[in-house]
Amino acid sequence: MLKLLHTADWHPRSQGPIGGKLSIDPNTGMSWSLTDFNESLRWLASVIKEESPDAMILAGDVFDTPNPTTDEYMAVMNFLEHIRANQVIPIFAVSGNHDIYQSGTGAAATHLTKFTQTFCAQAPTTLMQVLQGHLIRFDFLPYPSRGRIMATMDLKGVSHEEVDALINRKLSDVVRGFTVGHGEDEIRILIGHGSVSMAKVNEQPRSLAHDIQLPVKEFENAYHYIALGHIHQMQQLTSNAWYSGSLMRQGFGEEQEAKGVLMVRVDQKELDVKFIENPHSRTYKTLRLDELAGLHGEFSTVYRVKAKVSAEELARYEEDIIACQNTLPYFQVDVEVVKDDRQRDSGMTNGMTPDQALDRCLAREAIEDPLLSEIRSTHQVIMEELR
Ligand SMILES: [Mn+2]
Repeated sequence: MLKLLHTADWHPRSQGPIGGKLSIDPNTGMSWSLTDFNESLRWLASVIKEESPDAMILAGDVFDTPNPTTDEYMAVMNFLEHIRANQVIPIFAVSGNHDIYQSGTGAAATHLTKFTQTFCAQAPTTLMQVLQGHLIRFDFLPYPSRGRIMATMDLKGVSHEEVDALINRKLSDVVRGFTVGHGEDEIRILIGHGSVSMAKVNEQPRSLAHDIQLPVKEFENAYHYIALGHIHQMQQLTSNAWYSGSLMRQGFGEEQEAKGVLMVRVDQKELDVKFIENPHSRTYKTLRLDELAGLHGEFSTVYRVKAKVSAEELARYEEDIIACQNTLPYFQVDVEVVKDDRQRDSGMTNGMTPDQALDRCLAREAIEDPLLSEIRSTHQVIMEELR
């Protein structure tokens, strides 16, 4: 069996705030998020030492930007140097949406390729390798940037929906192009960065909304393992397609998610995937207002209080909020104050028909024509549709 370590979405953010503020580690003088990243990479090196995988797959977003800070760049380069100096394993990477410039050139992730036996694909491509006596085919599918794909197409007079269909077809064609060359006696691995329509996401970032969808179901039988990056929640998608998830929690949206890497054993007949949890992924915790009183928070946990309340109710918790702000190193207040300006109409009951309820409401608000007729006719249309 071939043994592969699958990781993705490292996203080092040496200047990124945690819980809304930049916090400096007094021991290192660096930001906590950079400390977390360095510790996570040290942990990853120890996993490689213990598990001795035959190769490492890095499925995109090694960096958070195409031009990372020197600290972020050095953290990754030091890790690679350490791997080179100790147990040399090949590393196969693709660029993610955070790694690339729209122009497609010059991003820091391309520097990975400078290390021996390390390859980072910037465009769809294939590598054949012999590992442990097995012939392995790696097909690489970097993040399909909508802009870069559209630049290669003639889109005059083409509707938005048609553009989407064309782009998705183009992506399927790329993968079908890979499969044309597939041989019988290979172990076939697809490494991709992008969205898959069936994936679970806890707090959907806006950036995912316009993604092109990778056709993993369509090519399930063409591969022995499909290693994906982009969605930060570790998950299995088909019999053989997995997101490893991000190496660390990137915010409150990932609070409930376990973070780490996948250890994949694969040959032509079997696939076994095991999750190994990263103990250096910082803990995030969202609290309700009524959980703040007397809270003895963990120093290393990032807290937030999230609520939607009236100003009067918020005032009752003001002391608790101030106490948390003064005692916890990371405490974010995410409270939306709602104005309670709806007057309760006690004459409105569950026994009323929709028509009666509407009449009562229109009379109370003193709505007049032409708005009155417009509301009534819209109401009729809706009631027809509901019937
Ligand atoms: Mn991504």
